Amino acid sequence: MLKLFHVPKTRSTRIIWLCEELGVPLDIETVSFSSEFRMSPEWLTKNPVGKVPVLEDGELSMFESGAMVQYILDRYANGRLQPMAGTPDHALYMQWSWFGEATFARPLGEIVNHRRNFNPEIPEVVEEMVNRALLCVKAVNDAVEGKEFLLGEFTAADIMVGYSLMLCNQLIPSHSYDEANQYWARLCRMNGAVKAFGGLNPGSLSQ
Ligand SMILES: N[C@@H](CCC(=O)N[C@@H](CS)C(=O)NCC(=O)O)C(=O)O
Repeated sequence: MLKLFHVPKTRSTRIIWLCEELGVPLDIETVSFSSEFRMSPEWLTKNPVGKVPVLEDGELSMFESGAMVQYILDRYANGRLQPMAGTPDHALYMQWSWFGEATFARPLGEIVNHRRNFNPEIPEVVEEMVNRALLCVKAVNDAVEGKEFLLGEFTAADIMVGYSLMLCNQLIPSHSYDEANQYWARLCRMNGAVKAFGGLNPGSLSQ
């Protein structure tokens, strides 16, 4: 069985959400998010940069959430939740999946890291990251106009971007992108999101 090392509200929620939508059994072990734990020699053998999550499947051990999502799809989903490889839809599916982690989650993660390391925070640094994140919200907002999900039908790209929207919602409490708000509300009603986020803030991005 797949085994996930999980910390609530982190990227491990992507794996819980995906497995719930697919009906793939998942053994979840909640671990500490303390830097002592993450930098311990034992944890560094699982995640060499001291982050979460980690996924194991037998002998296989992985430490990038987007790669875990793709592995689970390719191995256990029988074609569900991703378009057929090599098609234009699959290209867009990959684009939004990578966007969710490489472009959208990045400024959000920098805000978290900055606030953890600088007290008081440097407002100009946070403002720059907030602006970068809001550009990403606008990109999502424009992409879902007239559509239920990023590709029209629900795919794992919505899970990749959905985690970043959740984090954005926690960090940047007010903005007014209606389409993104409605998309977020749709995502929050999904069984997998409820399981992954534990009913966390299922409302809109503007609170
Ligand atoms: N690209 C990695 C990012 C992993 C990551 O940044 N995880 C966060 C929690 S969601 C973390 O462990 N942060 C601790 C730190 O960076 O110090 C992935 O998608 O798995």
